[in-house]
Amino acid sequence: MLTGFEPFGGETVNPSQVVVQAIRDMAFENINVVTAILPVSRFAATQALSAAIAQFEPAVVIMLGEAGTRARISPERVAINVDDFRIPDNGGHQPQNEPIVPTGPAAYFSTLPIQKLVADLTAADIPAAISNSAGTYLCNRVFYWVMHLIHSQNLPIRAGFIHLPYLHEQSLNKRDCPSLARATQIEAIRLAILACAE
Ligand code: PCA
Repeated sequence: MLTGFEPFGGETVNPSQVVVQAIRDMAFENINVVTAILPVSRFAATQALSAAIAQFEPAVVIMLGEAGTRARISPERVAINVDDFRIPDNGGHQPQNEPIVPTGPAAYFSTLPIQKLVADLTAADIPAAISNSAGTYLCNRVFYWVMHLIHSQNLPIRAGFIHLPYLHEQSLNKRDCPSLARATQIEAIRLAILACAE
């Protein structure tokens, strides 16, 4: 299962939505890919994810989101148990320093093969690097939420989060802002799916 987010923060596109929509229309051999686009809204996003996991019973969940400051495709290492939103989400929520799951542990590690993802992308000439913080906004929230769901219900699912840089079209009106081409981002996630299936 591959998920992305709708646009937020004044942007009209979200690279994760663009990539998910492109992957949705691709044929994979021996891999059944299902997709979902999540709202950038605190409770609606996690509700949509729980519903999609219950519906599709995926073996692997790869969540994608935009991280506008990144220059590289960034598999995240860890999700932390805190909502601390720098800007309000699209639903107007802006929690400060609140736990995502009050009874949950401080953090969960990704169970995707993040070193292999970086190696495979690098071998394909696509800039990639492990990130040690998914932030404290929606992306970290959905990442933590899914890892907690998997651990607390002992589900046979591997999951993790990959942050994507801006698309070129998003960086054109910003000064000295890194971005990656649409086709490069799509190819990166196609390779990530193949690596995870392996
Ligand atoms: N990026 C945000 C939330 C939605 C998205 O695409 C984040 O990094 O938290």
